[in-house]
Amino acid sequence: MSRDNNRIRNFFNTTWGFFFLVVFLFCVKTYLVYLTKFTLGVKGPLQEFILAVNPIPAALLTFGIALYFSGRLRYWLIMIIDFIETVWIFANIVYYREFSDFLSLGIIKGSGNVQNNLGKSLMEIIRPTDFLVFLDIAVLIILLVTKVIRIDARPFKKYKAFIVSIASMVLMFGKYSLASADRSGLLTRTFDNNYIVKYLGLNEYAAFNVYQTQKESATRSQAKASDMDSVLKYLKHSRAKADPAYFGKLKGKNIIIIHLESFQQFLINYKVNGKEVTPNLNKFYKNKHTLSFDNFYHQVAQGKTSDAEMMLENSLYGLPQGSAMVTYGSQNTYQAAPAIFDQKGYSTAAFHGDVPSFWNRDSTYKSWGYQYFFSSQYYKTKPSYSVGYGLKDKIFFKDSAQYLEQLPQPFYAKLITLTNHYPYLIDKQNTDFPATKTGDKTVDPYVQTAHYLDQAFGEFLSYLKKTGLYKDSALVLYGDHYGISNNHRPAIAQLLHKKSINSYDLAQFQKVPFMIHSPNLKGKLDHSYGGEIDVLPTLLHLVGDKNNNTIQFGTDLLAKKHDQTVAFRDGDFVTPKYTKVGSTVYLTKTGEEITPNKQQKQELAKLQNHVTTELSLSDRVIYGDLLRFYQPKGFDKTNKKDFTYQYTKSLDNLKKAETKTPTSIKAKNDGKSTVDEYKTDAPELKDK
Ligand code: GP9
Ligand code: MN
Repeated sequence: MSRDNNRIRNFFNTTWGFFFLVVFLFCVKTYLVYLTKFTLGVKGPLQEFILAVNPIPAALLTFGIALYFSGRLRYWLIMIIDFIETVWIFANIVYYREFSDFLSLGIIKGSGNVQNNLGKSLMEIIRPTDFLVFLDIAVLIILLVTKVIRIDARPFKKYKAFIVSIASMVLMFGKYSLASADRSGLLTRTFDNNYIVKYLGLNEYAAFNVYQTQKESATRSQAKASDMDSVLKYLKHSRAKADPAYFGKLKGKNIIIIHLESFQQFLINYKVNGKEVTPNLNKFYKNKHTLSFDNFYHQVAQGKTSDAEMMLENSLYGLPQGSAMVTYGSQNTYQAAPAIFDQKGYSTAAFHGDVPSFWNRDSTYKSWGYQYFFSSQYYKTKPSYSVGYGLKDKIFFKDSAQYLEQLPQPFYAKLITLTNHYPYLIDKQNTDFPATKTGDKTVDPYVQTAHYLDQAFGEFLSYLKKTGLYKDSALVLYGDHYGISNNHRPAIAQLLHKKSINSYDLAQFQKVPFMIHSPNLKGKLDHSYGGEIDVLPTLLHLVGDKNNNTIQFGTDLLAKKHDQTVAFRDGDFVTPKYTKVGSTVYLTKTGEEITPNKQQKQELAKLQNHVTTELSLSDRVIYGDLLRFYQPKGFDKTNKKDFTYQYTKSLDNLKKAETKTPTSIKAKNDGKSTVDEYKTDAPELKDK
């Protein structure tokens, strides 16, 4: 027994032994921090496994640097690296507690988010247990100083250090492959910092963040104020004047934006076994007070929801790669819808049942000027309340009422739904709607979650009507992007009752609903061609804003001069006449493929030039952060430090705002909550 003990001690008295002990302790502590200090949303055994092993490669790589040095220095370097790494963990624990996100170079450099009043509140956030991350270091130092562990000062062969470095990189690559298999597009689409930490680790996150920040600041520093000239010149010719018949028709109304997740236009009036998938939305679509559009397309790329949000609230295109909200959301200057409405005296709030860090919303929304962001932290949760990314729509809408009723009116509120999201999971108790029978497992439940979303919307609408919010509001509904991707051609053909489908059908399949509804609005079914980029200019005219000065690439869908060329992010386009996909051109009306004649060729070249110019100018605005050089008349620059989404502070701000301007629906109800008026049949909330 004592021989064994001796052998172990002897091992720890060697460089190898000490190195592995430090790495082991560091990995275990990192893993414990993952489990106890962060909410990484680990699901399933593969993700559990990845999380457990994820600190190892980077620990070997960084601690391994010390192995190249000689004697005692080697030991102290190991300890210094351990200390630096641990400070990084500690800082993230503290930052995460406040912001549910990880530190980034931008914050550390102090250029952007630091104005989150971080310094002031730091002492309030730190908890004594946070310091436990330094425990292993303290113990190791004591063991070294008391010579319980002896320093092995013998030379350590460089090739051994080299083997450690190589092995760590091989492991890192293996881990990355495993992670990519589970979550494709992890680094290209850049969803959420939580994902990068979950799959790759805190060190890899740091490295990736440095890379991203450098890339971002490089494009920013290359840009000059004069780059705005070409943008302004372009916009001068493309602005469309409002139609007086609609200008100002929604003035003073609350604007309630409902983001219909993955919702495609084909679902409108679609039936399965003779049953309407979305009876409430269908009714709404036909209502005489709804402006409905049936040639409205999503224009997103990899950034999916975030691209839709960028277009909707800024009239700027998403980027060809990744998500603009993630890469350029924190530092860039924006002239976004929430800020514009705020300056008109509206309260502004976003509601979403997912974690705040997804798509970097927590930071981007401040750049856009949202006063409030009610994310998953603001909603009561139980395992049964959530599916997929977060809260089930019925519960989400219902529990949003408690905040909506407190917003001083008029307000601009955006509610982002979630349940109708790939892979369209819905539990039995929540659906009796028949799935389609294409045989494609991904596609078939889509109508069931869409049906659930429709019911949730119906319940929300009833609440608005009951409380009187309805008559003072305008509802703006849109589908953010496709739900069924182009990889499901045979199933799409069946859904559309066609033998087969071609690129033309797929292009038309990208239509999503867009509706604007208000009790006194004169509705119509509008066949104009347009897309997400056009929403903000349309909305601003409706609320009575001439909108002559802001930088927006879309045009008012209701305007006579509205530009009906719908640009897709890959440079393809649809116009009332042509649908161009790659090098193939179809007539939009009939779907007939054409070989363009000379005149058509000229026309198409002009359209292509227009689309390419518009996309690249929009990209230049984002890459170069050009809006920092341009101050539109009547618009004040958005200041991120004016906003906090920290739970208690934010609710406190809401209270203060309500007292100062007692126009909320709750204030008007003599301070009595209207939440009881909300009726839902959500089975999870029964017997409450
Ligand atoms: C997540 C949700 C989904 O918060 O918005 O984003 P998506 O995957 O649709 O881009
Ligand atoms: Mn989406």
